[in-house]
Amino acid sequence: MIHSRRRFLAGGAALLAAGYLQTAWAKAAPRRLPIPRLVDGSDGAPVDLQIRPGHWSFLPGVKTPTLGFSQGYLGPTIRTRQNSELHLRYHNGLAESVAVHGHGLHVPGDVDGGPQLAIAPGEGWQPTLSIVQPAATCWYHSHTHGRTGDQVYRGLAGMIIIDDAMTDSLALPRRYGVDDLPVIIQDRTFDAAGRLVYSLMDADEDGWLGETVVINGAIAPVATVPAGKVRLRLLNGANARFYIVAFADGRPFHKIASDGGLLAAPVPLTEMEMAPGERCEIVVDLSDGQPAELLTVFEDQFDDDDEGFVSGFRNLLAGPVDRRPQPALTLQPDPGLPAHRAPLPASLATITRPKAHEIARTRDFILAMQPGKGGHGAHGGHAAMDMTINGAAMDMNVINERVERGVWERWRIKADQGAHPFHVHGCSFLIDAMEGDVAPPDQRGWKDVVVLDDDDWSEIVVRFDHPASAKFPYMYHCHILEHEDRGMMGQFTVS
Ligand SMILES: [Cu+2]
Repeated sequence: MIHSRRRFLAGGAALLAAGYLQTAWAKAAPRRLPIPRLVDGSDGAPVDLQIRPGHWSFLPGVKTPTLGFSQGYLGPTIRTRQNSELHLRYHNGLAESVAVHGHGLHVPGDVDGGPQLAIAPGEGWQPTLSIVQPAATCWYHSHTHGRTGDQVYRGLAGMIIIDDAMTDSLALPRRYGVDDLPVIIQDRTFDAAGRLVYSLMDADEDGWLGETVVINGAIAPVATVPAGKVRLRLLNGANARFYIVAFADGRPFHKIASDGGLLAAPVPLTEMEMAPGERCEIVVDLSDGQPAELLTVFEDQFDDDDEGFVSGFRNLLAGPVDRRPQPALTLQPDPGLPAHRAPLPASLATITRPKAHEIARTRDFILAMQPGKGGHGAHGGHAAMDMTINGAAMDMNVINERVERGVWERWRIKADQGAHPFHVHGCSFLIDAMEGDVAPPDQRGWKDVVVLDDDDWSEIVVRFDHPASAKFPYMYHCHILEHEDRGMMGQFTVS
């Protein structure tokens, strides 16, 4: 059972009241789902990524100042392949430093893009990444010290798709932008002039929750798709929001992959939770020709009960029309398009878990939020909070853990309050326990984000196969970006 996301401390700063704008925008003509340009770097050709300020029309006619990688908002989808080299060429055209992390990539610390690798204004960074891991949906995003939340919110994120020969051999939809769609889920708050509203200092204990869901930077877009099986590469790219993802008509879908690649077998679901930083690949069948409305519901939009979120969520869908959530994305099937109709493979990947005797040691991590000692007085936001892991806030000059390369470890993680998505760089791991329970089938594949709370330990087994030096260490951190920026992060070496 997945527990609902209990809120943190009561109260907190209220968001600006821009709801009227959101309502007006929702009534505008539906917009096509933007599909980020696909840049194939699998042949080793360099991929240029210009980090730059720009504008983006979240709604036609309103130009919102944003940041992007070689485009107004977000960045191109980068395609690469197992056993190839990926050459990235970043140039920072901003007036502030930017570090860019390859989230989910199994690469050494010196090309991982942690905060130690910040690119100064006007400078470049050209990492060469040896892609050795299996097929997966990963992403790249700002990881700048103390500035990650702000820079991601304004647009510094994009998707990475890794292919491999085994996945190519499976009968799965794979036509990018046709029946294999990138779906980057975020939420944003706009002021009356259409500008993005963000303040780390004013964020409350939950992190910065935007009011309006945007998919690939569009509000409630429509995607025309074939009337067959469609694969969605869902990425929760929100700063802080946990979503319940489902279809408005309750239609089942199959989850085929988690953060680190394919599951052992497709898992049938009708709803699932996605925490910040997580990726889920799902396949939904549209051969009935009916439009499918994807919902990305905020957990505070409905009341859960003792059974967890599922029954509360189903009550919401069955409840009064005016309380039902609006679709975040509508899939509109076109029977004239060639469709993928093959049955899903019965099995997908072989996932081998380490045996108990192979696990060499255990480490414990406790994420904590305490009222600050910093003298911010009655301020209710993050400015008054100390955010730590094992009692220490992130310090660029401190290595918190030293890990031996190629050795399995058990990491146990919990919090002093609330639910947090814990992310580890440079690896994929396997979840043994999630908030005290055995991980459900759709959480038993390769992961790099695990949700934990304050009741029970979440436990992962993890092994690092690449080096990370004290100069360019890996990070572990909460993926609520306002928690990360306030210090809920640590550094570790692998040698
Ligand atoms: Cu957190």
